Amino acid sequence: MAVDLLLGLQWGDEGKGKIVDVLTKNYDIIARFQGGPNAGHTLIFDGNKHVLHTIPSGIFHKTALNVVGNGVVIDPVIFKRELENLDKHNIDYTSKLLISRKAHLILPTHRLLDAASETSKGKAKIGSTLKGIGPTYMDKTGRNGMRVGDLELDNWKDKYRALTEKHIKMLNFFDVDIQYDLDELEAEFSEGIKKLKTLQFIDSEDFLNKAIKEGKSILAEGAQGSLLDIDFGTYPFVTSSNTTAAGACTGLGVAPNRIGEVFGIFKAYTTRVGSGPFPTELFDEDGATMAKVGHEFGATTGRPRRCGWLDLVALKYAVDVNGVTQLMMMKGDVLSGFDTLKVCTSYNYKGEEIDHLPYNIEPENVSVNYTEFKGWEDDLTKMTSADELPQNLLDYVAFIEKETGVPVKIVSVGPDRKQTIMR
Ligand code: 2SA
Ligand code: MG
Repeated sequence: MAVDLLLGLQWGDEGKGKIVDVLTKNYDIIARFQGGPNAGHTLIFDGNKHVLHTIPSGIFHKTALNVVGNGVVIDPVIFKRELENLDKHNIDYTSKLLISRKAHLILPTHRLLDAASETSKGKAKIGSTLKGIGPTYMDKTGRNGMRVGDLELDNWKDKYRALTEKHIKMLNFFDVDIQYDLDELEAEFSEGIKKLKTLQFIDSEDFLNKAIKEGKSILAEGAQGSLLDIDFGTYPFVTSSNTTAAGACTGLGVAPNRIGEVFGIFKAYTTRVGSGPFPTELFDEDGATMAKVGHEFGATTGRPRRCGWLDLVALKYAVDVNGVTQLMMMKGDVLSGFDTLKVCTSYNYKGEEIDHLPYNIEPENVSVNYTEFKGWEDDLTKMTSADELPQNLLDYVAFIEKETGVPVKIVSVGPDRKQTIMR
């Protein structure tokens, strides 16, 4: 049995949470492999909206097991809040949520370091979610981090203390004023740890490989998007993990030859939250319409998302880097009512027209060329089958399929679980 992957192909917020939730019925195990509470995965069903940050999006189903893999970074404080939200909805997670011992912990001082780093950069800031993601992965690769498995050791508090003291010294190096009350932060951290310790800690790579051998089906759930990948994204305006397909192998301990389908999710247009280049960004009414109709606000920070046309140059790049086998197009419903739709099909770069993503896509280096499409008036949100979809939308989809060489298997026509058309 293979591990299927579900990944975002743009700058995050493509709708991964919704699709994982839709697909969970086909899988025994849902596993998160990177990122942490910087993610905001929104699920809507039965009239309720749920936002998950660290917990896999399969948690609302009765039988699926949900694994937080070794590649994830966990903030016990935010994790506790997520669990309490599940408690409110009477979701029993105790037997279906398993945490890798090798996942790293976000300490309160990691969050402070994130804030200090961002403040010290001024205008050049990354626009991070301020959740401590960068500093935690830095401690991981710097071989200083604390892992979930450490909490099972008698002396974990010594380790915590030593790392926190080091962080306080590092904070003093930044020439910025970050206000904090460490006692207060540590009190909530300690409550978070208590709650975390009520869950099952596992050797997740062993667990998952045994599951594969037993014929169980696994869906790996990506967070953020391919253009935020630490290696292949728009560096330095990226997150600190590998968000692309390879990250699922290292973030779960499953080998490349165990990977089956790679589901690539993209919005029918493009959004980005945080700083960094965005070649098809719109500063006009069209962009404002996308933001308004698409409710484009960060699910974690509430920040407004920047909006623009679909960028096929970037999409094809993401399809290649991930080895996408099936595409899923989200939020086509948001484009209803536009007379003309534009899709970026090439860049002008150093006096040349190119159709690949170059080293640098800062606005001073890149301008875009568009192909235009006729829009559609129809409200898609009530549609339930592929033959109801307007011809102009089908032409738009056919063009994307031709350019990427990958079939579009799902067209999502609204945020609800039910508003999902399979092709
Ligand atoms: P970080 O916090 O170090 O990972 O930030 C680095 C960059 O990565 C971007 N990033 C995201 N982009 C889109 N969606 C994300 N999740 C939340 C959401 C974001 C929110 O679902 O809306 O609520 O603001 C996410 N997480 C990280 C981030 O904006 C930086 O550009
Ligand atoms: Mg999101």
